[in-house]
Amino acid sequence: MTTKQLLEKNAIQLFDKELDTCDKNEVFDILMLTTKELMQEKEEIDGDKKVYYFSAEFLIGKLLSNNLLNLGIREDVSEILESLDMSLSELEELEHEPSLGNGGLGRLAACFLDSIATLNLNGDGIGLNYHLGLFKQHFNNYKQCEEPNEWITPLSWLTKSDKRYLVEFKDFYLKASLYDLDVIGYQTGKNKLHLFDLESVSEKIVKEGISFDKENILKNLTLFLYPDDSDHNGQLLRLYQQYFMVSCGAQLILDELEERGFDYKDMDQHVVIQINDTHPSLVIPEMIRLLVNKGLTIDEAIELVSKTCAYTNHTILAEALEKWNLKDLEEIIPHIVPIIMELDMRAKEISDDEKVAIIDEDDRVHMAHMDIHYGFSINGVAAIHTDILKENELNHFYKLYPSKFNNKTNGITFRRWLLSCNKELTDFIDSLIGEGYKKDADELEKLLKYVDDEKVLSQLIEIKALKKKELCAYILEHEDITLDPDSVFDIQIKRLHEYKRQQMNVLYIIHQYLKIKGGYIPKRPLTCLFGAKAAPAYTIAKDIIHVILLLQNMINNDPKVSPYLKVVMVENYNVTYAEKLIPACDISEQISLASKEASGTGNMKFMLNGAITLGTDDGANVEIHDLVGDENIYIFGVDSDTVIQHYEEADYDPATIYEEDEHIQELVDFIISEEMMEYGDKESLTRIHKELTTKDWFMTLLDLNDYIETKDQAISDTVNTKEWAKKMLVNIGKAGYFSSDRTIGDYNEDIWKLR
Ligand code: 26Q
Repeated sequence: MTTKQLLEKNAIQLFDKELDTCDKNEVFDILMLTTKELMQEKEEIDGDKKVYYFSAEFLIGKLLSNNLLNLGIREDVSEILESLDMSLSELEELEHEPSLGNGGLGRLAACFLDSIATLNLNGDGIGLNYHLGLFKQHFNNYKQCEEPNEWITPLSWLTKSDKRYLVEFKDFYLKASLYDLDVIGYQTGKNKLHLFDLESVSEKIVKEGISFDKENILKNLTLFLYPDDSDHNGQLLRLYQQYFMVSCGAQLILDELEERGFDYKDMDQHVVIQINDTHPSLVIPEMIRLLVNKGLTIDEAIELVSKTCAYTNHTILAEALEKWNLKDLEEIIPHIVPIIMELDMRAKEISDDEKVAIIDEDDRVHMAHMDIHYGFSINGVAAIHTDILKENELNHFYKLYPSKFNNKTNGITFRRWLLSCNKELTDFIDSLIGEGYKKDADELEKLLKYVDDEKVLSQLIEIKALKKKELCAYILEHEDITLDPDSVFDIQIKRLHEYKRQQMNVLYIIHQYLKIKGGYIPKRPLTCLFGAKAAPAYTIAKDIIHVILLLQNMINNDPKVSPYLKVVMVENYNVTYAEKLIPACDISEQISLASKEASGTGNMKFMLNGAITLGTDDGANVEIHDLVGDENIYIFGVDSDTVIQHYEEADYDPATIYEEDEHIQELVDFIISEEMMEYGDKESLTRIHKELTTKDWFMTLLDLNDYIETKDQAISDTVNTKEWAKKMLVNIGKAGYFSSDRTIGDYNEDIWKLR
């Protein structure tokens, strides 16, 4: 049957109507059903060895358009919809975005699933089916408020499986159910994302905002991703979640091994478990326990698991490296404790250095340490990040196990981050170099021969202008703010965190505002866009949002300033929003303190869509810089060695900079000025002012002048459109390295070795 016939059949089946008499909502339902049916027909990818990607987050985004693209029928469907006077993008608006992730780590997991399937590798995701996922963000009184995010609808992509798993806790068992989601590769077969759940969980226990009874595990277990862990019960809930996820995942793996006809003792030949950060690390002792229950000796089980598990580190921030109190583990999963103690004892035989202990002197269990001792691979996510792990953060481990350490620079799926979100640019690239780059991203380099072709360069600018106009329309509709599409679009979208330094961007905005107030007329107007959620208990991060929203209100309503400067923080930034923002960006803000951003992946998405990076030599920016050269990127700030040295010597003092640099003092003091206090919260503004002038842990003031100067330069360089377009072209042409197909190829080559 043709796509059209299938749609017509489903119109009758669902609504007993002809397709061309159906309204938008009906056509959406019909299209969802048709897509699901076509996905069901796709062959499951198999193979002798299978990777299981364990992750607390899978930030998959809306799936309709992507699934149509990967099935190879997106164009067909678009044409059929046009004949019905509808468009795919308006139907997409009806889809709810799954709320199963928070940031980079979760989005990476989603890109990886897409690439694993596209490379025809046998690999599934393992995670949890959070009913309310990450909170929905609202702004009220210039502050972030959190609300439950009810994303699961009867029409979602989840299929309930009939598999059930029993998970043992201290005083009770929980019976897990399983929801599966098909992951279609680009013109290939399919894998699965397995999301475990508990049927007794109830959204009804959520009271005002996102507060709920943290002790009612039967009702709250799979409600939220990263439930607030600022109190003890919140921490215990996270532990319940983690163990529930890994126990179900480990049982599923063993069931599949048996179904596939393999002996448990050969697990390492047929299974590889990739542990995405430390949230799933309990899979190590749990798998050992299950294997012992199957009749293996503890020695055999430990050896087998050590040959099966591989760990990816995504951060060097100490506070994110998880540690669990032994007492809490005993309280919740006492049957796992003897295994962890055994693993700790054996590790202490290998080294008595306290720095590599699994259980430390305070009886805290270091999850990353367990991963490194009992995994066969540990990787960082960008070259500089892996180097820092080896030389600094995990140096003691590196000395112990040098061959376990390896780098896998992150990547992004070009299906979503180019083909799907920027059709105009995709079509233009097709017309210049053909479609080979869609399967072999390195072919984008063929674009470089057009670097002096004025027609090509002006078409690039035209496409950018179009995407900016589209974004303006979207922002007008969703934020009720009118933007100037001819202004420079400067965008910072990422989790709100002090190390990412949204506060530095804020200080630039204040600098620009004060200049304009003082009579300066910029050569080009500037629009500063932000998107970010702050963890609900992260006070300073919320203060930074407060400052941005106050500036937005003040600047956009100032008739003298707003023709030259506008600020927008979009509400509830998510994957869908990113897909609108990224194609419209001129300047991509990647301004973390050098050494702190493990990789970043937004930087890659922006580059691929022809935005120019303004950033520090941090994370994957370093590799972008190497690829595009000094001419095609704006780098500023102190380097990672200097930063690390400052930390070692504890000699950074923001107060000196603040006192000695009048301009910096003026910018920082503006935060507590009368203008800001008029609508602002005094406590919040005073707190952030104090933080910047006395602590400034992420050295904002140290890099501020260089940032202002470099940003001014970047903005003024946009005036020369031809030279700017050259930079755009080089960035797009060099982006091939950041395809997640390359990353996954590398994981497979060095770690997974699936045949
Ligand atoms: C830890 C303890 C308690 C509660 C929460 C957490 C927690 C939650 C989420 C710790 C870390 C995360 C998320 C980390 C993350 O997203 N890291 C990003 O991973 C990307 C993919 O590798 C990198 O590109 C980013 O640089 C990195 O910040």
